[in-house]
Amino acid sequence: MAVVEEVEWRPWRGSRDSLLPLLVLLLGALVAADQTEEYLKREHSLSKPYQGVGSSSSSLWDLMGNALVTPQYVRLTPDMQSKQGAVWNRVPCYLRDWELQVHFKIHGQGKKNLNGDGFAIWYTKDKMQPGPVFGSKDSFMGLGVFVDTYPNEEKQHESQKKRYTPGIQRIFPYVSAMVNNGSLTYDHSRDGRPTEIGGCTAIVRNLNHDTFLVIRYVKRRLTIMIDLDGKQEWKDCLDVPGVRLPRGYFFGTSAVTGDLSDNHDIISLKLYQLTVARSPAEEKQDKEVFTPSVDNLKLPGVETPTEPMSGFALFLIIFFSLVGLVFAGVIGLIVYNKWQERSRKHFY
Ligand SMILES: [Ca+2]
Repeated sequence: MAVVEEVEWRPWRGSRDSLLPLLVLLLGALVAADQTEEYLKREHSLSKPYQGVGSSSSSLWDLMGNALVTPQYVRLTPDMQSKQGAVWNRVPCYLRDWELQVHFKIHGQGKKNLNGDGFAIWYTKDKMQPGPVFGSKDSFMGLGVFVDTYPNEEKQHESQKKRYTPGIQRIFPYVSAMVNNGSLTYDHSRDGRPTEIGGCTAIVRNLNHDTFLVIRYVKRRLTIMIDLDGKQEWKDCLDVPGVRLPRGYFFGTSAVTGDLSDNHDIISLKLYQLTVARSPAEEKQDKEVFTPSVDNLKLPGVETPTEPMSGFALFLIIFFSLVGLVFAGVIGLIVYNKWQERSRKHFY
């Protein structure tokens, strides 16, 4: 039986385009070519009642570490020390343009700044590999979005009684993104500051209303928006053009606790295919890539190759080397003759 993808309009959009669903309904088929259509992709989505997740071999999602499933949520970590857990999609994603809506809840007993560490949302080449980056492997290939609830760097400065330069301090909890070609490591002690491509403050803990984060990837543009106020309105968090992510990577989410802890719960992950029209020029520019990168941002390991030496330069080098050799030979011969002459005189 053919499965027809269900078109599912989200109940709200950002404040800038809140009239969009209405317009689409009114204009129907006459909608301009640039209109973005959204389709929920069930094979990349995780929602209640999480049938078979973590138990059935036919499930599309795998659990890892301390993660567990209840009828209401997938708990990545409980509010206990030194736990880590993850849930990973088994199906690689080959979509070019997509949007991932993350419905989550972070809550725990810890008072302000006595909780940790947060969770990560992944679109990476490898899956199901535990490690130090919010419970997942470091030096990953792909995209990591971090909802970091503990300011490691700030606390370190506090304990060393150092002061921040004004304007640099980030207010936590903090959402940031990192694109990695496998050569970068996430600096946990600095909350990923050296490798972040953008971010924003996000007060996410112990809220009574639903909290959401959306990662949108359209025409190589990565945008992250958050809805944390319970007003059903997206707020901009990050917007980076020229982000090149290969297709065929896996979606996942992971969390970790250390000395401090929190419940990190995922209520749903909904992946929408976005249908976007591209002009022939855009099509040409938007070629398939096999290594993650960000335009105008140099990741170590992607050195621009040095220009091969031109034939003429090579000729000049050989020519002058030969001239030098001949010159040295002549000088040597003169010196030798002089020396022989002198030693002959010495004998007579
Ligand atoms: Ca941190």
